[in-house]
Amino acid sequence: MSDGYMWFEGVPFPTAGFTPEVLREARESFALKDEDVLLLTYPKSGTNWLIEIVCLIYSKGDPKWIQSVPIWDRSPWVETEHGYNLLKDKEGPRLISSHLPIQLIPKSLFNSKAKVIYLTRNPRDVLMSGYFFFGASTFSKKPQSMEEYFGWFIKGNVPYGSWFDHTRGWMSMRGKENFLILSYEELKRDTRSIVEMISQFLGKKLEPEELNSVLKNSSFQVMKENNMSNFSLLRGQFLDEKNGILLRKGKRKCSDFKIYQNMWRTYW
Ligand code: PPS
Repeated sequence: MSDGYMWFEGVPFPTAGFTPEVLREARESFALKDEDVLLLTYPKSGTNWLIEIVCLIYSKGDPKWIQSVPIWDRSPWVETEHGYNLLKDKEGPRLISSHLPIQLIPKSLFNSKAKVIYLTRNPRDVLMSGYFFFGASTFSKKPQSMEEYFGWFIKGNVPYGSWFDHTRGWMSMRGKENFLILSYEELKRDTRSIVEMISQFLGKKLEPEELNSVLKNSSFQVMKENNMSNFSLLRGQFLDEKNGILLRKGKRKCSDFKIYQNMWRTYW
């Protein structure tokens, strides 16, 4: 269907990098191993921040890995053609990222002890972040206005479908031993404690100076400068040269809030 999305089982996906064949094979045949770690989010919820933190925990705060390998190769996306091909032949414990809703995730997850971190973010900031990001992309439907994007978002007519369904679906795993559910807001509010919680969950003990290095190298400012993590490598082909920015604000701007309030009034 060419309405700006590639549809798979009722869920809209970006038009570049995704195929029904890979999505089907990932769900039916991809084998998660007990030693894998799966990082799950709805788009624009702080996924790349979480990936950066986990990579730094694995390297004990040493930034060499995050400064030399693109973020999508360190923790590949199981649902993309590129990521799936990297992951399926990879030996040993793997870091795996995904935005998939629960009904499309590899079925093997439900019989494995792979550790899963689900990071949520409040829908207002997800909406705002998605409006600017997808509007500056070449692989997704472009909204003409915030009002229009808001209407799509409410209906789930945005990449990966409804925020509400995604969140409800994955929150049903709450309480499972191998699931850690976190929010972008708490990560932002008390980064140190949450990073400690993540490293404990992953069974990776950090010395105080290693923890300090994880915090420093995954901070907004340092990540914004890291070309392996800030999506600058995608500019030109997949993202607009000027406005295709992953690390836009990392917080709500007053002017964003006003746009949102006006839109809310217009819509209802
Ligand atoms: S994507 O494209 O769906 O994978 O985007 P995702 O990484 O999930 O989310 C992008 C938002 O995360 C913010 N971000 C950060 N916030 C705080 N600290 C760090 N280090 C960080 N890295 C990314 C990023 O700024 C996006 O939010 P907005 O509100 O657009 O700025």
